[in-house]
Amino acid sequence: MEKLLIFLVIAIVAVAIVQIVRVYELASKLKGDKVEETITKGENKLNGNLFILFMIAFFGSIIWMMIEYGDGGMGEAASEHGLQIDSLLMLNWWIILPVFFITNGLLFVFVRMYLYDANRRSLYFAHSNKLELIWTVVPAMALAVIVIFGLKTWNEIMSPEDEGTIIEIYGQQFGWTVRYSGEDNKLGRADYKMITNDNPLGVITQAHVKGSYEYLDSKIASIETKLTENKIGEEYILPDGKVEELTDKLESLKRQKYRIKGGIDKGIETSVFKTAENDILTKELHLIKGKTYTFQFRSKDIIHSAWFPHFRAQMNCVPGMITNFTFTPNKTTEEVRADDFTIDHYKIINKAHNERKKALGEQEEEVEFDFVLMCNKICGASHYNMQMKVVVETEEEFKAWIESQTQIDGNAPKYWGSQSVVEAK
Ligand SMILES: [Cu+2]
Repeated sequence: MEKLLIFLVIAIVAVAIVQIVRVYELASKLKGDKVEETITKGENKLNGNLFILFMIAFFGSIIWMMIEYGDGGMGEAASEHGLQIDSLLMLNWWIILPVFFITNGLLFVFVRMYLYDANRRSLYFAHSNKLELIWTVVPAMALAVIVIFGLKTWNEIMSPEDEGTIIEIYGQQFGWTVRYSGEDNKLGRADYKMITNDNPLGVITQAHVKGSYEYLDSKIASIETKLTENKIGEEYILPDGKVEELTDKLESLKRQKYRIKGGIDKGIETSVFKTAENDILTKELHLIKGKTYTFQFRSKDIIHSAWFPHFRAQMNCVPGMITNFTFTPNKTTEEVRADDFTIDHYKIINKAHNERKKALGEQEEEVEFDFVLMCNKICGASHYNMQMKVVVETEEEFKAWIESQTQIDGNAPKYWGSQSVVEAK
């Protein structure tokens, strides 16, 4: 209601202004004034000077923003390829910024220099080959540098010689699950049809196939019971719509079971089951500094985007396909925490954080830096909170952590040491 009133007041004021202007115009017409007045030299000069003033404020604010926010609040890239991405970006800035300042500077300065002069004759200048050549060749060379350097960086990132350790990142509304490929460095096959509460990623193992059957059978049985319980003779005592909904659901569950069975009869070799048995599902991503990782991304529902801001890596997670990205972290979480940039940055964060805590009457706390994986595709109501902690640590720390996890087959994993996938795909 309040908003509607504010809107009405604004609308009425706007209408009133338009009407006043119209009255003024009509009145001056009646009085015989000229509606379009001639603009004096002084007024032109004032406008020219205002342009220069605007230019100074405009350039000043851009320079201030570059100094204040230019680092993006994230510090130096924490991966090998991230450093390359950053230098590629900086090269672009070094090319763009001088062009920006020169062209915009000329725009404003020329407005002031060439104020309207009734006595000046314009210059007729139709064509110059030299000028055409310059403004074609110079931008072409600048673009060639950007494109060649960009392609080189892209190829190095997307086609690495060694893929390292394979890890799956699985996105769904609204969270991430990590699947380590285990000692064999091979992710077991997965299928959305196999997804149950106990098998959130739909990984195909013998136990999970059995589990899926049981899960589907129990759901089928419960619907069948519901239908028979509500049947008297040949008639259902449920509303027609409800009966239709239940029979549709029943058919779809039976089809799902049939399709899983079809897949198994076609012969999923036992080796596939084996590669899945030693996979490890976790809710935190731990990485070893200096080791190369290839992430394979999948999504359960809609498109998400796995974004590792500190490693300068991002890749879409698309339902029905696997995408991938390779990077090598080059700093541990502890190293970044000890960095001067991070210490200063977290002082500011903690100050704001605790002011808010205090205002709410809550216990104050110190927040520490952590690498993070976030969703960078607006994917629904809780998109803002779709994140996961990422820890970069030493090999010993990782060994201790991974050995405290559980494999899909229920056994405790044994740390596998260095891994690599160099063979051609
Ligand atoms: Cu998302």
